[in-house]
Amino acid sequence: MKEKLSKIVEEALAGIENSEHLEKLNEIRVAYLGKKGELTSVLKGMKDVLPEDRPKVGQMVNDARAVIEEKLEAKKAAFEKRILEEKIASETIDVTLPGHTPVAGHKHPNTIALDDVERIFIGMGYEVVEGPEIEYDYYNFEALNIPANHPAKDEQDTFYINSDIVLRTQTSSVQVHEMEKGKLPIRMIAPGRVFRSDEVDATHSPSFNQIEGLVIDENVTFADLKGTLAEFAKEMFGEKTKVRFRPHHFPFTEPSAEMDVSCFKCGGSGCRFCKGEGWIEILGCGMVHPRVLEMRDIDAVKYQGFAFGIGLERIALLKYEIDDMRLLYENDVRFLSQF
Ligand code: 2NM
Repeated sequence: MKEKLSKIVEEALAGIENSEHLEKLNEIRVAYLGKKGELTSVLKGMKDVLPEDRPKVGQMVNDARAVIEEKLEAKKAAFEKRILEEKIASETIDVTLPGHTPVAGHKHPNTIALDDVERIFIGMGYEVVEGPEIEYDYYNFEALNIPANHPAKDEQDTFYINSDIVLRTQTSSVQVHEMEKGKLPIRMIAPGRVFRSDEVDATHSPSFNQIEGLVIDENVTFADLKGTLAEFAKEMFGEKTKVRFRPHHFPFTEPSAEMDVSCFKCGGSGCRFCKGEGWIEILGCGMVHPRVLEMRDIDAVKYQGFAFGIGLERIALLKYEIDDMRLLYENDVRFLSQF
């Protein structure tokens, strides 16, 4: 019996020693110590042992079990230690490695120009107001004194959703909504997307951005318009910038004008940039037509207004010396990251 037990212990210890992973240890535990294991079967054979020898044999089996268990635990601890060490080694972070520089986003030239325009007008006390891109024909045309037979209303120029709804062709519609609220005075700019049925080329796009301004108050004159826009030009294009106004026509303003700025490349002497003119056209403007005010129940004797419209892309193209508007819509990062 004693020899049989020694042999079992010897085999078990050798098996434990030679096992290579935790699963194998478990198999050995079951094979020797489990319900149907080798040691258990020795205990089951006790009935064949003389009664006086039973305590001794029992003690021997227990000792054998203790030896095997101790070896199993020691081997298990060694495996766990190795697993932990491997895990630590594989998860080591080398803090001296150079980091990955994240690719930072970049403001679009339109956005840079718009931020400039908004900053300047907010500084003069204007509010920035937005409105819908899909608009009633009434707010886009009629309320701005653009008659039904006006060429701008032609389907060739305007995107119609149906007979009374259009994609706005100008952001003045936002100003009509503002006048409708009945709160005066008004000092606002309305930046946003507008839509015209144009073919794409270097200077045209069916969707571009406008910034329209409106001031309505008592005692507002054309001098206020000139002073405001001259100040805007200086802040936008440089302190030395001069302005000039040329008579023009818009249905919603009377009188109307276009404003040029002295060429910020040559200072006005004439260069390729200003095509030898010395001046660059920048915006349209005028005194709000009394009919536009009266349609909104604003007393056109007590109140006057001036308004202006600036093409955002035009400003961005000039300011950053970009010669093709299409570059602004392609969103090529190599192009955008230059500004
Ligand atoms: C321009 C030129 C001149 C303009 C007029 C109005 C409104 F709503 F007050 F009548 N908003 N914007 C205006 C005036 C726009 O764009 C070239």
